[in-house]
Amino acid sequence: MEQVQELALARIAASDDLAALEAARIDYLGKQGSISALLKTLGAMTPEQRQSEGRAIHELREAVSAALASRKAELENAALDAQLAGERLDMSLPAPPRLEGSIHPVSQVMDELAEIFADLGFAVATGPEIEDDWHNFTALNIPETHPARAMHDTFYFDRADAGGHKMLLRTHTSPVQIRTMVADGAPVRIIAPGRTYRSDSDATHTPMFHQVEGLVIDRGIHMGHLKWTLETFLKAFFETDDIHLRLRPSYFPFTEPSAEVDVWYRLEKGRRVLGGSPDDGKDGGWMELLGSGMVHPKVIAAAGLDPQEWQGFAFGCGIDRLAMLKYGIDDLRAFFDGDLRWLKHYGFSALDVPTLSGGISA
Ligand code: 2NL
Repeated sequence: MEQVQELALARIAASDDLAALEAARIDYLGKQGSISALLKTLGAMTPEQRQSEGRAIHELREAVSAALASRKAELENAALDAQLAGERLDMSLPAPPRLEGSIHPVSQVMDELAEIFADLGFAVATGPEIEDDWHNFTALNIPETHPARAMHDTFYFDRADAGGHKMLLRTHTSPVQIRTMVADGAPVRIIAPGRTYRSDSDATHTPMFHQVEGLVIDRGIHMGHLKWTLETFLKAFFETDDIHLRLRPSYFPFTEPSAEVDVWYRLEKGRRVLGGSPDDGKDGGWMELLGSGMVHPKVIAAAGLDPQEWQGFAFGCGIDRLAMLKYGIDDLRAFFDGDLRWLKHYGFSALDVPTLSGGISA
């Protein structure tokens, strides 16, 4: 029995995994196990034999059971240690590289515009970039023969739509506002920012550019509402009250009367900076910033509204130009080159969300 115990303890100690240990347990203590077989001999023993041999058999079983249990605990601990070592996170490793990518200045300015005008009660409207000539021209009081059609340097498609309308890339975002009036009726308070297209390309013009237009339609709207809205917008956008505007009579087919809006700039180290006024005696000048006017009654009628009941004002302005002025960017064409160094320099963090409470340009 001493020999059986010695062999059993050696085998248990040599079991390297739980499967080998279980096999050993079955060989000794299983139904057909050798120690189980010894236990079965107890029944045939005399009381004296049971006193001596029986005790020895029980002690053998206890010793083997205890050895199995302690080896099992050892192997389980080792397995847990190995698993934990594999799952270890090395907090001293260097951080992964910062996320690449930034918000383009045009996107940032669009977000700023949406925020400023939302505070004034305007919704943001969008519409298709591929338009028909009715929404882009005719409804805006620019008939087929009107010289303004030629002036717009339009990209036309070579096919008309099902209704016989010429298809084109919108030359301004005005068709979005026509669609909004037709679909929703009056009153209207919207801005329409987005991509626009004209066949024009030089240092200050790209064939695709961004425009924002604004439209208010209600009863009793007049030029005073227009002037206050533009002044309030520009002060919020450029984050200064030091803004002087001049409304200069102009002409657009879709507004009557029409006014171009100039803003005073001063010269600082040869650079144009918004602010100051014509009578502060310092170097400066007027810069044209927006086009605007009272919506032409024919445009209101074309959109299905009664011009006797509804009036409104509208304005339009280049977003790319606004971004250049505000963020001191002097080359328009670099906006659309996709140069990563430029984007890294002029781009914004995705976390710099413009808010009126937190600051429009963070
Ligand atoms: C400019 C001039 C302007 C409008 C856009 C407009 C839209 C509707 C009706 C009437 Cl639906 N007007 N938009 C009005 C005046 C000027 O833009 O120089 N844009 C860059």
